[in-house]
Amino acid sequence: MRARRSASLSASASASSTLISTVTVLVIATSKPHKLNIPTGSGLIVVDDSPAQRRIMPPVILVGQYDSPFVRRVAVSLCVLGFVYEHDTRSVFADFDAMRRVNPLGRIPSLRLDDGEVLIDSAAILDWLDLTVGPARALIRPTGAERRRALRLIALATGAIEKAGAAAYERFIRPPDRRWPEWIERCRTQAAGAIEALAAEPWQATTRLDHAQITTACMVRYVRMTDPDLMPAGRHPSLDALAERCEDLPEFKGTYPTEYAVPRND
Ligand SMILES: N[C@@H](CCC(=O)N[C@@H](CS)C(=O)NCC(=O)O)C(=O)O
Repeated sequence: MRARRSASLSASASASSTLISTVTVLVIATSKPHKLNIPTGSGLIVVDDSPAQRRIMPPVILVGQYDSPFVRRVAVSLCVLGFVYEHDTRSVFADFDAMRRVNPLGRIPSLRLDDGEVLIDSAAILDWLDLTVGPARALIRPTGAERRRALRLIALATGAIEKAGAAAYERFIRPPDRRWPEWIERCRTQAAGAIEALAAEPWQATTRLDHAQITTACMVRYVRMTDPDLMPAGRHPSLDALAERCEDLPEFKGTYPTEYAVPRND
């Protein structure tokens, strides 16, 4: 049995959690005003909270811990869109064989749908979420310049995560005598380049979150956990402000990773 995780999205949102077999289950109720009383494990999720359009769908299970910014951006998007999901918090490192049975790549996130289909890769999962809620509620524009801009920002943010992550794996996981400092510096330079490009963008304080903001804010938290020297407070004021705004929201508070849990070979 694993430790149970719970998160509160807001004072008005109800949250309940139940342990089911080997997965830790986190059921997060929508933080929006229209709430349904859905019994845990009933197989129902709210995908649209407006009375006219409220629809009920079977459950999804998000696989992966929130210290992965790829998992976190999916979790935040699920919450923003009003989905209730179960959370499988097994570790991609400690539970590697089990994770490989979910995703042959042995990576997170995965999203298991009610019919057993497993979506892998955060971009594919977010695409499914957007298609499920429809273009009016999707967290990215369907076409045009705004979509292209969002995709560029997302590519920079996910690229920064990948490069900071590659450097972190080298620094933390590899035995010290097998580390390659030049490679680590190359990865860090690439991450820093993407961060600078993102910092030069105008980040408006919009009322509605989108994938570019969510992914970039998740990137900021991840980089600050793994390699804080890449993003000292004050160096990138626009990203500091974006991250502060996002981390203050219930969807982010409920998925906040306090530590980076990779095996360490110090
Ligand atoms: N492109 C993938 C990247 C996923 C990814 O890199 N996940 C990391 C955690 S942040 C992982 O599973 N790492 C374990 C490994 O690759 O062995 C996505 O967007 O989902």
